[in-house]
Amino acid sequence: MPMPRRAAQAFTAVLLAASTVTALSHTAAAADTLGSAAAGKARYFGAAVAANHLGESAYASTLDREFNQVTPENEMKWDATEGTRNTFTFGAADQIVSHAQGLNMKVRGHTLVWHSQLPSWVSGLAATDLRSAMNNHITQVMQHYKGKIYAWDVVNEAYQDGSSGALRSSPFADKLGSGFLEEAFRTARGVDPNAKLCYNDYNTDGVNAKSNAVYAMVKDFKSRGVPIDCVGFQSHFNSASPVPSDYQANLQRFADLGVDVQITELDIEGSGTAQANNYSNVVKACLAVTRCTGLTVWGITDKYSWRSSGTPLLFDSNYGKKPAYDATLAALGGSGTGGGDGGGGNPGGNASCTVSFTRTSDWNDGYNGEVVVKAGSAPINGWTVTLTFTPPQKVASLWNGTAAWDSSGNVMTVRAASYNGSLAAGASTSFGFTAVKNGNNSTPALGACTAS
Ligand code: G2I
Repeated sequence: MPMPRRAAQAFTAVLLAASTVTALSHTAAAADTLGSAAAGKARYFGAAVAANHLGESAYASTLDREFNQVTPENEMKWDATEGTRNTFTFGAADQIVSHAQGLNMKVRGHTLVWHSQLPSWVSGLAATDLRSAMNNHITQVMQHYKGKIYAWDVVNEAYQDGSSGALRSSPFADKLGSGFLEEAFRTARGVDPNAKLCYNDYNTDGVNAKSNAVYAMVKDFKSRGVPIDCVGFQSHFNSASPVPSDYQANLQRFADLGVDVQITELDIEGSGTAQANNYSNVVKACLAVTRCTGLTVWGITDKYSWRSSGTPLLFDSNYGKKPAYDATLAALGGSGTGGGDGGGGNPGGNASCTVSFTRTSDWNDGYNGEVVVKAGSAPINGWTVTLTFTPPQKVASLWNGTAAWDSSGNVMTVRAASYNGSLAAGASTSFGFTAVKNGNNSTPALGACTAS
């Protein structure tokens, strides 16, 4: 029986409303990665990257999909770039920089003057020679990357832990005195005036003696016109060193000195909800401080973390999104399409799913269909199923999934809703729809299930 005119008009209205919803959810889907969500808040979201993992496809694809800033984890350090005096090697760091540039990611230069990963020839120099070696190192490395680096960690970890507020012992402090800090920043400004120049440290995340010492240095630099643009807060957290309650206040007091602040090496040991909440709080603190311009996690996957056994990152060893990922994305104002997998996902590996279709009820000119989606032998983070209808059948409504239509209007691609994309190995979910027969009683053809 043909549809009466009024019913047909009402049905058209339903279809229009459905396509409007599709368009809206498409807009929201733009912020379904860490980088895009952060960009929506005028921030970047980055990761420390190791050149020797770039050839691993799941590593590179996770990096490319989620992040819009990178920090070379070791490749720009003194031992990597000038292991022998005045012989510079940039191969591994260049690999990271060109990868990042190809994808329009910002690069943080890490790091020019640091007591660690310092070749022994540097520690052996007497003061005058050390000063010229330091300035030459800054000059050569910054020159090589001139125009390609948004910010440099000019000096890293110069202050002692504990209550002294003093500089730590290092060849630089011991032989050149506290003036090496100022000299390093002045030299750096002369080489690449467009790069932001930062001081970077750990255990400075809350208000304490060490962060007070850094604060005093920044204040002094600002008052005397010594060039400094930013302060990096590494933010390596675990139970012995938790996220401080005055984290945001500490970021804010530095910002109030007239520098940008960044979270530069974020990782938080733990798992599940506790870890997720900590990540969420860190992101919210940064967003609450106008001059907090971005966050970088210290690695992509727990597999390669410097604290691997503490599983401190957002992706598990199989590149599955952890609850910490979901919490971070949510705190950035983004919306996941698949959601986290509780830590056991395996989208880069053998993620798979199967589907089955049941026509659950029929009436004169319509029927309801139900599709059960079942994860294979590995957990999944998302799924996609295609159904092809015979015209003039139309779908009037859909639940527990998100639909997109091809240009013919007959092929419906359904993705998981925000809440039913994550399935444990072997677990099932379902979505359903109401179809209007419009005189054709056939059952839609069910395509294969694709898992992510
Ligand atoms: O220690 C965590 C970070 C603290 N702030 C400064 C960062 O630069 C530092 O990064 C870590 C890297 O994540 C590690 O990957 O710095 C370590 C060295 O201080 C890095 O570890 C070194 C190992 O000690 C070496 O044995 C190894 O050859 O990584 C090297 C390259 O894999």
